Amino acid sequence: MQRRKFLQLSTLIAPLLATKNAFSFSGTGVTKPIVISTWAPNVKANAEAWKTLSSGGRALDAVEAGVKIPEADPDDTSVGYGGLPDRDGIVTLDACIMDEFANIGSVMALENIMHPISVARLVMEKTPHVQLAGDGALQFALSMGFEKINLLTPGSEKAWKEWLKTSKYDPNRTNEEINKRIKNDEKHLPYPWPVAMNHDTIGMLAMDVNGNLSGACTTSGMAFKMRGRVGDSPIIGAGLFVDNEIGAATSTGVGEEVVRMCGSHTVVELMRQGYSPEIACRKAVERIVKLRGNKIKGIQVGFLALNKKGEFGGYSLEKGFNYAIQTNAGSKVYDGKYIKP
Ligand code: SD4
Repeated sequence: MQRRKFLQLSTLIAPLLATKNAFSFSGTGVTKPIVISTWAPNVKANAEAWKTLSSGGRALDAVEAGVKIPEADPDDTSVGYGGLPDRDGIVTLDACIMDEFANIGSVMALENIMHPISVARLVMEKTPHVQLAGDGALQFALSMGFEKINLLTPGSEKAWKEWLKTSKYDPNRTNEEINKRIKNDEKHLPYPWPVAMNHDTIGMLAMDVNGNLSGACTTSGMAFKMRGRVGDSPIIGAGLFVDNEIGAATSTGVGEEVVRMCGSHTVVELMRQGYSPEIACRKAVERIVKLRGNKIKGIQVGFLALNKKGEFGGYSLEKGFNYAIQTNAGSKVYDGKYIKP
């Protein structure tokens, strides 16, 4: 995000952070409608989703409309247009959507389309399948009337060219090499991920006035990833999961760590066991730590969850994760709790 834009946004967000007690729940015991998104800048996405929710619209329509805001924002380098490209300089997008009936749709490694979330929704509604990838996803999008555009903005191209100077990312590192590094006590070295990890993938969860849940997740994935790499974000159960009886969850951060433990599904199942959204997210993060130990040094993963009562919570591995909420009581940004100091 450009510095000036970030500063403008900080001015917008600062009062929200400061008024901790100003955000209260309704007296019914259930807060609805409600929309919640990963990362503070997505207050803007929530505001768009709120237009649908506050007028009695469906959560599914709200989340689609909401996440289209960062998808179209050239200054958001983690999502849609302006997203940072793969190591070959090509922007490839991942997105998925899930509604209250467990209808699902997703696109993976989609190129040249501004709104992958809308293509994912059409995969859900107009095809007998649930996932389309690569050129097939593009052809489907074009057949549905989407316009082909160049997603690489001058800013993202510049960042990619800058990154090329060092290409600090070793996608060829294998598990064997990671284990060797740990054995040699080279834990201070970063795990083999791009140094410039972009952090603003949007996972959005909403409950409408009828108490129905839906979610959407959309991203350009890890910056400077290997060509063809797909993360957690378009994978139902990993980057997003909705169970209309229980709640919904989404994730952000290094997708590889989320995929291996079916992150969002895990969070929802923990809520089914009776845990609050925050504790469910914490337990999912703890599971990653247990599974991966010091292989995840320096890695960020954050989970966000919403239950049927309209309670919400988030938790991450590292400091720095935050999320944005909107209800009838207003808009607010929360700093997520985290495991590591
Ligand atoms: C991915 N989870 O592709 C995404 C990246 C992300 O904020 O969340 N960035 O692995």
